[in-house]
Amino acid sequence: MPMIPEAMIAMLACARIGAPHSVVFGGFSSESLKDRLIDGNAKFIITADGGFRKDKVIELKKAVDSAIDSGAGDVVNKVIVIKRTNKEILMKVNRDYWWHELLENQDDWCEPEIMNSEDRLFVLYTSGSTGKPKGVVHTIAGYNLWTHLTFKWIFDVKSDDIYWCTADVGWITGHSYIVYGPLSNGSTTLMYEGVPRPSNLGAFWQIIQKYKVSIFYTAPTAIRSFMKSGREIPDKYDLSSLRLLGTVGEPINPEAWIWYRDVIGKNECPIVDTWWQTETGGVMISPLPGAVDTKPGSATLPLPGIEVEIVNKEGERVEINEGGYLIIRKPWPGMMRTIHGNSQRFLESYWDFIPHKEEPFVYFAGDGARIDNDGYVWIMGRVDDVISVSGHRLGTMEIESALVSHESVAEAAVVGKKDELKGEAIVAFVSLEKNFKNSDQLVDEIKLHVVSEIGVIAKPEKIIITDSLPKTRSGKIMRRILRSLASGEKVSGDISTLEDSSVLEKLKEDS
Ligand code: 7RM
Repeated sequence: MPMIPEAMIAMLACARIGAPHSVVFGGFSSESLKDRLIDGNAKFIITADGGFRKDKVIELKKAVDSAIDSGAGDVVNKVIVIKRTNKEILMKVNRDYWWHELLENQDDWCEPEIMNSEDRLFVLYTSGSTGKPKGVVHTIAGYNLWTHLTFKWIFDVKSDDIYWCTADVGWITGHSYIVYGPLSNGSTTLMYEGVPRPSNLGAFWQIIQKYKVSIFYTAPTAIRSFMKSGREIPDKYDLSSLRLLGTVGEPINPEAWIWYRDVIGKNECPIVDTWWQTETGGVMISPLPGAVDTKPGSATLPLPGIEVEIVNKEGERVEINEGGYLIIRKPWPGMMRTIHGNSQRFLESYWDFIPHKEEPFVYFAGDGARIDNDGYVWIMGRVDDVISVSGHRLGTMEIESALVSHESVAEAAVVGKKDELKGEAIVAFVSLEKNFKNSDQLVDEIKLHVVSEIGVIAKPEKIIITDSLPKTRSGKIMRRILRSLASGEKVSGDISTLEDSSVLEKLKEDS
């Protein structure tokens, strides 16, 4: 589905009749769609004739057709199609139906199905470390309670707020904080089909000005790209309606945090850096605006009821400021209930991974973090993103943050490469700000900058300058790919979530 109101309407319609939904992001290939349809045993598909993305038409119905033809036809019976682009598409008799035609004969009222609290609300697929996506199962009562409460606490909504989350409904952030959290609070939630693109770099600021958005929730990757294109663009718009800013999806480097606060928030809006996952359903660690002092780059404190601890492999609590595994000691309402069709994998990858002295099971989030003197949590990235150089643990994020704080660096991704002496050596992929040119001298200067920011142990052995980094459609850098490139190995495994596959070819040339 494109980012149109019908996407949200379709989700809520499923919820109303008690049919679990599984939203598949419109940018996925038909191959990925097929896998999800089959794994989820989907009976119906709701799609559109197409959608718009960056001045291009995405042929959604075509992807659905080929998913069905290549195997999903064994499970799927019916397809409902929304008219969006008006492009000609194939409609198969007795299988495909137009949404607007079906609506003509419907009552205005649909009796809601009474559900049990632990019944399924939805399954959402997310990538794990193995490459085979996991169907994360969320339930009616717990998920709704958690998204309702966290939305209320974190965004401190008032009845006249206009709230905008820029995520796609196809991701958990869209589920929890475009649809369920805001709507269960009776809030006004803004949904936007477009994205900033070369033909309209100010698209977001235009929307904020036009609709007087008061709460804006976006991702660090977006903020860094706004930074890259310069403050002249947002400066042209009236952003005075804003009163609260949020970020989610990856660690935010202090430089981007400060830019967000100064340039977008005019130093008047609190920033909520919200840490959570598809698996947690809703936010787990975040400041409450006005109540918790913030520190640029920290998601601050766990929310009420959430017990966070940083431990080592043996499940022992580490020292203050020492990096370790982020675990959650007690269950919470919004937690995922299982992996669809694989409860064993659910147990093993989340609850049976790290032992604990006082709890029978603790939830392991897959992230590394440290807790400082004030009890503030600093997310260091996925644990597979932690590099060990001569026995020193370094978050790739820590190094990336140092890199992007150099004036020439727009974006950076750091991976570890096997090293005989040090265990691992640091390789950094870097894209430059538009006024800088690649040279040996600049590379040396950037290396020294990292040394002065963190220390000599963090000095990248190699810096590869490249135009763009390989990202998933939700903006996460695919380090697995960079790791293979850095160590001169063949890139293998699932690359279906890569936003732009041509990036891979360019990177191979650069590295
Ligand atoms: C909401 C979402 C989850 C992973 C998680 C982290 C990273 C998310 C933050 C963050 C640092 C944050 N769900 N992550 N939020 N890291 N600070 N505020 O993104 O399932 O798609 O990803 O994202 O590594 O494990 S997700």
